[in-house]
Amino acid sequence: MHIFNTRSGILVRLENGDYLFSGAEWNEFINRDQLREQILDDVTQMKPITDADNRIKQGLLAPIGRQEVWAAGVTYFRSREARMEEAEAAGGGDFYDRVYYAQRPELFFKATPSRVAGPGTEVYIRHDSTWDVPEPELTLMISSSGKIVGYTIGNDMSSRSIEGENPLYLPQAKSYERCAGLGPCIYVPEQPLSRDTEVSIGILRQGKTVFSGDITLAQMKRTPEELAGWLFRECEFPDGCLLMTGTGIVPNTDFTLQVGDEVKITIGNIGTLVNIVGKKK
Ligand code: DO4
Ligand code: MG
Repeated sequence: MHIFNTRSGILVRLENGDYLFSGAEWNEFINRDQLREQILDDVTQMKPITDADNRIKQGLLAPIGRQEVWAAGVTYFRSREARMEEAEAAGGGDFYDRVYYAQRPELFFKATPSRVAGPGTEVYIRHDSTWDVPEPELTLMISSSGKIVGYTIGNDMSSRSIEGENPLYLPQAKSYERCAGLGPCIYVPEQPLSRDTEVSIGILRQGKTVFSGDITLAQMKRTPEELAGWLFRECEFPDGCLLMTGTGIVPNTDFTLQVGDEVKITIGNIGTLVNIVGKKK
């Protein structure tokens, strides 16, 4: 089951057809522990629509309402390695090694809904940054009771020059206008995503691939449930929340994003999230 947030309403794609919940409100719709079962029940009373592709193509929004976006860090060995390297000169490398092995994960606040970029729109790099990367991340939709009810694709845009200068600059490296891409939908499978689900990324510059990479969720050091559990320890989320689970793909040190680059992230059956790199106007 794929749930799309569109300008004409909430669109649910099932194997047997597409259904439009035109009057539904996103926050109430998505924040339900029995999301899949309740939607399957609702559609028995509905007629499928025939113009779903058009509605998705022309009016697709980020799958978010009032939810906060949080992120986990250093959940893959590759992220630990890349961060240790970038922070070495500043003497901060050791922190990344310690957090990778620690019981408590790194969790940080990533974005308010207004700082999130929807599919096909611009994600930004900062004017005061010289080294920027996208981070392709499995992103959890978690209900207000702490249950993982679905998945989407997240792009945790990051300034490596700012983060590498001093780990205390992390909030500035991570949170700014259009710092997060999310979409294209919330995927609600019958069973939790399997660990062999692939995450892949391609970065295109003037139509040519300048970076690509892939990894599977099996390389993630922590489980989605573990990360959600830590986040919900001392925080309440009345509308549920979105949690990015960290990147396992980091380009080599000589790569930085440029304005105009196209970033394409695909995760298993969720779909593909495409964003264009821009800068704050
Ligand atoms: O500690 C810095 C951020 C880590 C991160 O965003 C990641 O590993 O994905
Ligand atoms: Mg990240």
